[in-house]
Amino acid sequence: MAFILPELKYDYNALEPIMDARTVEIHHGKHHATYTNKLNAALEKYPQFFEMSIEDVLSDLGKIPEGVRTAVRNHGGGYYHHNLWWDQIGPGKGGAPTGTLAAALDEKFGSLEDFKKDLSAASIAVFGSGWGWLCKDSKGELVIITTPNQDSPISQGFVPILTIDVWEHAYYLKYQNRRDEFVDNFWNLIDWDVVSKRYA
Ligand code: MN3
Repeated sequence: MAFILPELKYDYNALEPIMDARTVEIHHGKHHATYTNKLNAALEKYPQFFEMSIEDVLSDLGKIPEGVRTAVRNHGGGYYHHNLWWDQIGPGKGGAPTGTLAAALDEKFGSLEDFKKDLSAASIAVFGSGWGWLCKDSKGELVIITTPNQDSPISQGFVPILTIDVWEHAYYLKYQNRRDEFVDNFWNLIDWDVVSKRYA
């Protein structure tokens, strides 16, 4: 048993024009696939970790054997974060959340628009490669954080709710240096039903 690359719920070209087909194909079929393969290679000698969820593997990196800990942090993070990434977007999505998540965002950030502005700004400001996140902290409070590289919020005690991939591989073919435009457009793909389920 090993970790498996999840199939996309949509075709490579389904997210056009916001995400071009070539970017989705490379991002899923090469980048996400490579994280998956390298995570599995790192844990090959420690198959007990294949019995665990990726969340459990990443939640306490101290239990990972030292010789493969960095590989698991990097490739396990890359594997898990992209699972979240592809699952939370889709064609014809966007709009606004409803229910408890909508109320919680209003309460914490003032409005949905203020929340989107804050998470967009934090994500755009990541220096180099990394991710912007909406998470629940240990008290259940919504927080915006960023992480460098493939470091995972789950290793720091946060529960990921929504994420924005600002590695250049996520947008460079179509947007080049215009990370801000990519992030602004990203909101039109977000599947709030998936995000609401994570929050619940
Ligand atoms: Mn990526």
